[in-house]
Amino acid sequence: MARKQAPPALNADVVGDAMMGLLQARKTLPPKLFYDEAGCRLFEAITTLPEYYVTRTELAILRDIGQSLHDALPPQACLVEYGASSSLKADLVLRQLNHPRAYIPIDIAQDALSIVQAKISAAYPGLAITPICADFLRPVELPEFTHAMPRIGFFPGSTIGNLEPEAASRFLRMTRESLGQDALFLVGVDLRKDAARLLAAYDDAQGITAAFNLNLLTRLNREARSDFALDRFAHRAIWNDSESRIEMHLVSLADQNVRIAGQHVSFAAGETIHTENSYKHSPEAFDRIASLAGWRVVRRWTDPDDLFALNLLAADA
Ligand code: AVI
Repeated sequence: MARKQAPPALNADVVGDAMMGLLQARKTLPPKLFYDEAGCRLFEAITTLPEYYVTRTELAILRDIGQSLHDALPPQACLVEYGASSSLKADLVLRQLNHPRAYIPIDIAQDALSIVQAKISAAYPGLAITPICADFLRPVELPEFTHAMPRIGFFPGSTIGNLEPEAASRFLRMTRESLGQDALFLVGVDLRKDAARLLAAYDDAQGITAAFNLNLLTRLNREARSDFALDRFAHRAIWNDSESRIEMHLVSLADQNVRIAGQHVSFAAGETIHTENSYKHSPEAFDRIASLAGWRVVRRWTDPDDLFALNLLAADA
């Protein structure tokens, strides 16, 4: 007789995070829930979409500014990367550094960190690499042996745009404290631009971003034992001009009730779950966010179309 398979274990953190958002008057789900295995794969696919200019443009800037990046950064430095899920961008920075001594990738995903460590150590045999598996939004203690080295923080991908501006300033203040007084910080920021271009980047023709957004519900069905019907919700991207952000939502296509970990949550037709903000900062807005955190933008490299900016910050005295 075939044995009935046990249902997957309930993930208490996922249930807690989901219920906290879904019991609010305006329903939300935290974007960190996007990144399960399937979500990471879908995000990788997003980064190569024709409409999603973000990754391509930042990589092109990093490749183009080689010599001026080299001139702007100190020798014998330690590079600290916040959110190091791939080695590609760190490699482009490391190759411009004059005798880099250490690389500290910080990421919540141990598997991704191990791959990054293997790739970077193969390419830079003498470099000291100490991966830290942690949530980079919390204070991270850097290894003692890096204290005497010039430090360069690196936060690519415009992940800073997924934080509320106050949270972005809080994060930058925390990194200023841990990187130290003489540190530099390279931060990738997606810039404000016309709404049509932004909307296409977050609602692509192949529906990959829609699948990425809807995968949240698949994850809850598995890890929070919910019964979301995926064909009763749809992906929606909105440009909120006054807040200067793209919002992603999941729209309920009907009046419906959903069970989540034994509780009922009701949805009216047209009601949405707000799943992500992606802020698009003007250079001036980013200057303000940085200065509230004790950093000064000392250099800004952009692409010819002004889509994206790589900012070099120095700690304010
Ligand atoms: C990770 N982050 C910078 C992406 C962004 O553009 O805000 C996440 C994303 N969401 C939909 N597409 C990409």
